[in-house]
Amino acid sequence: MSGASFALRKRLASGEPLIFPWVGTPGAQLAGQIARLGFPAVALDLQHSTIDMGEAAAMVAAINAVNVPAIMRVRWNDPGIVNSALDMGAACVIAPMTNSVEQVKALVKAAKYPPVGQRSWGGYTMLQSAGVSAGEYLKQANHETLVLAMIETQEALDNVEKIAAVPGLDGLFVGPSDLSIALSNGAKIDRLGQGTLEAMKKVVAAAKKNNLIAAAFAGTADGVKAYTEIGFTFLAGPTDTELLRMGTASFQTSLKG
Ligand code: 3PY
Ligand code: MG
Repeated sequence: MSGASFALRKRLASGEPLIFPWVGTPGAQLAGQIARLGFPAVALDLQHSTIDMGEAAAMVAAINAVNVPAIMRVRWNDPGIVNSALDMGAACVIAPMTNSVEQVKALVKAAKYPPVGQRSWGGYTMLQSAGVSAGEYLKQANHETLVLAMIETQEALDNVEKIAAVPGLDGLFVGPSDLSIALSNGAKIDRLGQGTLEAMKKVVAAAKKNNLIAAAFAGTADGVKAYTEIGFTFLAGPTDTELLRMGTASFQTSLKG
């Protein structure tokens, strides 16, 4: 039986939406605790946090230790960083601000072994996370580990159909904050606005047409509901700080009740 970093594709296959928390606080102890809350995966956000790659490796290990797949939104679409994220055992890599076919081809090249791409071999914690031999890892990794390109600019939206057709790409991940900022020409963050939802429907259509995962950052339960209604099946739910806030609010309410 293979381990956490090869478990995501199967969990997604049912078509049931997978909702996972989005962690930006550095530290393996917290990551390990969040991995025990019952979510089907845990995402680490390295773009908008101070989690560095060393901390990320310990956090991925703590998540995988309880057989939960780790997702990593990397700091930038940099081949070395994408390669390292997978080498440390991430089951899924999400790259921000991928706007053109060329950028997405570079992303896939870093994330997939030949003949699909040019991922370089090494980094043995990935074998422990996948729970397979080196030979099996090489055979299965292109299929089992996932690489998602973020659609969060007007340029990416304009190119979404061509981006979705890049061979080897596994999914599209909408960043609705940046996307709504772009769509409003810098005027507002409007993650649930009508214009944002219409743009996101275009992303779902491109994903469906190419058999890709339609994913997005939702952030709240209302976001999850709105995005699943228009066809998204892989969604970042609460952030770690939002989980704390909600837990505190629920505690205060219980005290009153
Ligand atoms: C966005 O909404 O722009 C994101 O990148 C998700 O955090
Ligand atoms: Mg963004």
